[in-house]
Amino acid sequence: MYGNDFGPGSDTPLNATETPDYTDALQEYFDGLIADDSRIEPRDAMPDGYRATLIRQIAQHAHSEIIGMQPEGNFITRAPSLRRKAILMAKVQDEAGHGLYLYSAAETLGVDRSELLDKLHNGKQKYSSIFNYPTLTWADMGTIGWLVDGAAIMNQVPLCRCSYGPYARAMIRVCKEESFHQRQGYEILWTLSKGTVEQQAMLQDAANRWWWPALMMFGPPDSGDAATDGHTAQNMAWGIKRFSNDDLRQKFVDMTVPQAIKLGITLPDPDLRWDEERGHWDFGEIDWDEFWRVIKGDGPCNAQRMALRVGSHEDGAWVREAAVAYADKVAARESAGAVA
Ligand code: BYC
Repeated sequence: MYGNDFGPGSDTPLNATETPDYTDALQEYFDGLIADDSRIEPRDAMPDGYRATLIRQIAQHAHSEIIGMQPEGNFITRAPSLRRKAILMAKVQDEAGHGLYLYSAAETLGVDRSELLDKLHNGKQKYSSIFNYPTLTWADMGTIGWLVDGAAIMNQVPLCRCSYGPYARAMIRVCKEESFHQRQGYEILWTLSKGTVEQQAMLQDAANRWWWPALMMFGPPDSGDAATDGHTAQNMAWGIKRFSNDDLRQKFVDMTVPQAIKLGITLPDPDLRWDEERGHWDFGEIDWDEFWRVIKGDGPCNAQRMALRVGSHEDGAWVREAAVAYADKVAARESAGAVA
């Protein structure tokens, strides 16, 4: 370990532009923090690959939050009551807030958020597959809360213990809010389940459409072979991922099936059955061709989502310019000693 020469409490910043040559000693310091299950902070030395995978994942997560505002934003004007409308607006605003925490967390790794947004807009960075599916009825608002936020919580609670401090801390607040989102979704569905035959049918239809895409949110299946396992093996060794994709997916299925039973609906999987021996719900094959098609840009709503995102960004250019001009003006006045 390196005492106070760098790392937490040090005066020597070690960020993307200032990191000296990455030596064995720095690697040893980093490995020590990971082995102790301590948090890596922005000024700590870190391997380039660790920094790069965090930027990739946090940016993808931030992009998912802001693109994820679209499918539900679509229903703010169509919510069935003032109360439902106020709750939905608050939820969609929360997603914008999550995007902001996450872009800020990514910036601590030495990237600029405008660079990340450019990469989203030109297709070099991804966002979650789930937001490329359409929202057709009010029941979709409940189902997104129940299944999409439910899957997000399952994936994000372990990220509160992620080895990178700023990401882990952002996740704590995000998870508290996601938990409210999940409850509000389930409550919408609970109300529909007690409603008319048409409302019950609307609930069943939404569950049928969102079930498989929600299972895909956890990412491709584990291959069990580090060489072909995407980012999983390395990210688990770095303490970024705490569970594999398939483990989280199974936990999600186990949590969700009893909730579906309570709602009085079926899930669209003939292979779904309780396995006494495993103590888990077995489920059928996921259509991974569909998953890869969707993340490569060929889902039902990819083009629509990106067009709205890029258009909104362009429409907001004057706000960003005004904010920067104001900040520059304040800085100039401060340096001239004009501000008390
Ligand atoms: N969609 O090796 P893998 C929300 C990509 S928003 C698209 O397992 P990793 C909400 C993956 O990026 C919450 N791409 O990767 C908002 C990689 O490709 P690249 C969103 C996916 O990173 C509004 C390749 O497949 N949550 O809750 O170890 C309203 C191989 O995958 C997906 C997060 O972002 C996918 N579903 O694990 C309501 C959580 N899955 O990058 C709700 C943070 C995989 O090499 N992210 N890919 O080209 C993570 O935990 C991880 O990044 C993942 C994937 C588990 C998603």
